Formats: sequence, structure tokens, C-alpha cells
Amino acid sequence: MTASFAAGHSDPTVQPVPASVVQQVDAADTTLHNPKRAVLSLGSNLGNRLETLQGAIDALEDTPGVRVKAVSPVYETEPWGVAADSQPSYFNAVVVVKTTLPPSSLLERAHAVEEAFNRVRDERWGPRTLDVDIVAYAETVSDDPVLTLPHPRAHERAFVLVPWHDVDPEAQLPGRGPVAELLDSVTRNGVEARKDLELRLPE
Ligand code: A4P
Ligand code: MG
Repeated sequence: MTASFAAGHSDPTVQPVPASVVQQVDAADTTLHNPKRAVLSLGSNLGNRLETLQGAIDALEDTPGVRVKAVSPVYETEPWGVAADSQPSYFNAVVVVKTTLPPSSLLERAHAVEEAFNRVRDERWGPRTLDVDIVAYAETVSDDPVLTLPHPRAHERAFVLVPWHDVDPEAQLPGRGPVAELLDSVTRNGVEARKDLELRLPE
């Protein structure tokens, strides 16, 4: 928005725009021209896991203001946080996106994509057709429980760190340091590359 919009003008029916509004619109404008990098973790342990992950990637690409830049290899992983053998294994992958959406809108979109794949929320860490978590959004650090950034458990999860490192060996987890170093302190047991499977970067 240009300064002249807020400055004096001759048409008496046009009200001046308050400076605070001009500031907000200008800030939104900056986001539009300055896409942010975000890292999303995808997980599925019900139904056709590979098809679901690919569908989620395609749905993210179909989102106005989101472009999928990188898709990791697929890993088959033991369920984390629940008793061994109490749930089917997961397929996990990480995608890197560029987005003009603010974090809250990206989370809304992530939830909409989960719902499109019939995700049912009945138990924490329960089995799910699809989980889409925001691992990191630019350098943002926030302890808001609705959207905690980076994801509060990403630094201790090999099923997030391993595929993220594959697509971006230089990656940094804001507030925690290089992903390559975080990987040294987690076990990779139960995180197996499925080299026979592949997720596509949308065209
Ligand atoms: N929320 C806060 N911060 C975030 C964020 N950065 N990204 C809130 C996404 N959501 C975030 O999530 C619960 C609430 O977290 C949301 O309402 C959101 O506002 P949910 O997806 O409804 O429930 P959930 O996923 O069951 O809970 P939670 O605590 O997010 O679980 P996690 O940490 O996502 O863990 N094992 C393997 N091998 N692979 C997996 O992918 N995933 C989980 C889920 C457990 N075990 C797993 C895997
Ligand atoms: Mg989740």
C-alpha cells in the first residue's frame, strides 16, 4: 500500500485509512511477496498409507499460497509413544514447502487435509489415516498450545529428523540447532527406509 492512500485527498466521501490499518495491510503484503519456508511431517498407520501420504502432498500443493519444494523418502516406522505391537507401523515422510500463509492458516489447512483423509480423533497418539504436523515455520519459536513451533517433540523423533535430513542436510531446528547434530542423540531403531516406495513431488 502506498503512503498516498493514507495521506490527505480531495474527495470528502473517502475516509482516511488509520495508520494502524495501513501497517497491518503492509505487513500482509510483505508476507505475500516473501514466502516463508515451512517443514511438515506426514504420518499414516491406517488404510493405504502410501496413497494417503501422496494424496496429502498433492492436496498441500493444491492449496493457494503453498508450494511443495521437496519430498523426502518414505520410512516405515514403529509407533512412537505407545506399547510395542499395539498399533500398525507408520509410513512417515517430511515435506518442505514455501508458503505465503501465516502459521495459523497453514495449520488450518493441515487439519483440513487430515479430515479429507477421514482422520478420526478419538485418542491421543491413536492410530490415524493421516497426521500432518508443522515441524517448523521459518525461524518462528512459539509455545502456544494451539500451534507450538517448532513441533515440541520433533527434536526427539527419528521419524521426523531422518527424512528431514535426507531432503535438507543443512537443516536447522529453530531453538535446537542443526538436525544433523540432533540425529546423533536419537536412536534410529524402528525407522526403516522403504527404498521400494516413492512419493512424488507434484508437477
Ligand atoms: N498442535 C500444536 N502444535 C502443533 C504443530 N506444530 N503441528 C496442536 C500440528 N499440531 C500442533 O494434535 C493435537 C493438537 O496439537 C492439535 O489440535 C493442534 O492444534 P492432533 O493431531 O489432533 O493429535 P495427535 O497427533 O494425536 O496429538 P499430538 O500430541 O500432536 O501427537 P503427535 O506428537 O503428532 O504424535 N509414531 C510414529 N512412528 N510415527 C508417527 O507419525 N505420530 C504420533 C502422533 C504418535 N506416534 C507416532 C507418530
Ligand atoms: Mg498431530
